[in-house]
This record gives sequence, structure tokens and C-alpha cells, in this order.
Amino acid sequence: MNELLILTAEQKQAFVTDGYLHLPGFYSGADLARLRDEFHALVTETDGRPKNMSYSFMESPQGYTPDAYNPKNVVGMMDQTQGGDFWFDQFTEPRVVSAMVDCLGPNLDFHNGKVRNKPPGFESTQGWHQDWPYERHSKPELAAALTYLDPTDFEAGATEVIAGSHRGARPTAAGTSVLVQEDVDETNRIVCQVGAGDVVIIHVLVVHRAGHNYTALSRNAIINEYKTAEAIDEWNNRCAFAGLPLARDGRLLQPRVAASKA
Ligand SMILES: O=C(O)CCC(=O)C(=O)O
Repeated sequence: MNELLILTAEQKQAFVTDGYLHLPGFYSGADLARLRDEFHALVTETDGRPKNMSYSFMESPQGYTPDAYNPKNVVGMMDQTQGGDFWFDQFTEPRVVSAMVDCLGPNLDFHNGKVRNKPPGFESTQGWHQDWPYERHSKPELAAALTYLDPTDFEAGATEVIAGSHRGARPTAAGTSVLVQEDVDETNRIVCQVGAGDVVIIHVLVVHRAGHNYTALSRNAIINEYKTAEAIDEWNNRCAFAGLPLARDGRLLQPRVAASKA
């Protein structure tokens, strides 16, 4: 095995065995406070952004209202990576890139970035799926880093994964990109109970789903996806920074943009 950049051998083995890896407290203290402040600006200052940074908003279901942190009920975004220098540094963050190199391999590219929030009353309609049908490549060497801004437990829309389900692509239900829900063996179902600042890395083939949020607080997350340089896009990825080289031979390539202004 190549030398690991940041993960322990146990963490790497957990990713290989389970297809996901929970990294508690990845952001903490002042870094987490800054991340939450920048995220609040992202979901409140929605005008005047680059055109291809797209927002989607959710109508509050009966009995729910938006909270003060996400008052416009932003439920999703694409290409938050174009939100300015902070957001460039966020997806190129050396510890995240290092963890991805350890999980996927020494030659790493960016794939895409998005925001997936679960405002109060959010109901997930997607169900169990693999990300693979949504983002085909020549080989399934991709993984997503989900960064949670808030504590997120089962009744608050936690991500659920089926541990060890990443061994191959599975057939999808006719006319959809999701699995036949009744066929999913939930024996190894794990509810990712996360704290604010936790990161969960999930392999592109791991079966997973988003939960429903029955609480009064929006649960917010950034999802950045990465791939090996050897995995060639067959999906026609037009997302911002798609294919940006992040590491070669285990050496990180991108500068800290915001820090260089100091
Ligand atoms: O938001 C989540 O908890 C999971 C997101 C998800 O399933 C996806 O983006 O494919």
C-alpha cells in the first residue's frame, strides 16, 4: 500500500471495506465558525452571483417555517465552488484532498460541487441510489465528501448508507437512476449520525439515501466530489472546475487562494 497522507490505516481499511468513512470533527473551533458564516452568506446573499451558480428553493410544507440560518429555504445549489476565494479553498482544502488521495489514489481531480440542504419539513423523494448512474466515468473511481454544517441525526434528515454495498453497479428501476427500493437489502444500513463539522466520504457505488427532516431547523451540507485522473468523464460534466487537477503522484497542487491575500 502507498504511504497514506492523512488517514490512518484503519480509516483507509474502513473505506475499502464499507465504502464510506465518517471523519468526526473535521472542522472545529474557528474554522467551523468561519465555514458556517460563509455558508450563511452563500444562502442569504443569493443575488449577483455568477450565472452558473444555481440555487433551488423549497416551499415550506404546512406546519414548518424557514429558520434564521437558512431564511430563504435554499434546498440545493450547484457550483458553490464559484462563490469566491473562500469556496475555492474549501473544495481544494489540503486535508480533504489528502483524504481523497488516500481513498482513491495519488492522481486526483475535482469532479463537482453542490449544496444539499434539508430545510424544516424536507422530505427526501429520491430513495436508495448509487451516484454512479448520475456521473458515469470510464471506471468508478469517484467519491463524495459530505461536509455537515449542523448536527444531523435520523429525524433531522441524516444520510443513510448500506455498508459494503459498493462492490459493483446495480440495476436501476425502469426509467430512473435509483434502485428498485424493495430489492435493497437493508441489513447493513447505517444512519450517519453526524455533528457540525463532520465529513463523511462516500464511494460512488455505495448505496445511500438522504433522510427527511422533521425538525424546525435546516440541516445543511456541502457535497464536493472527486475522481482519479484515470477515470474519464462519460457524463459530459460541465460543472465548475470539473477535471481540475488537485494531486499528482500524491503531491498536492493547488495553492491557498484566500490565505495568499493575507
Ligand atoms: O443529502 C444527503 O444526505 C445525501 C445526498 C445524496 O444522496 C446525493 O447527493 O446523492
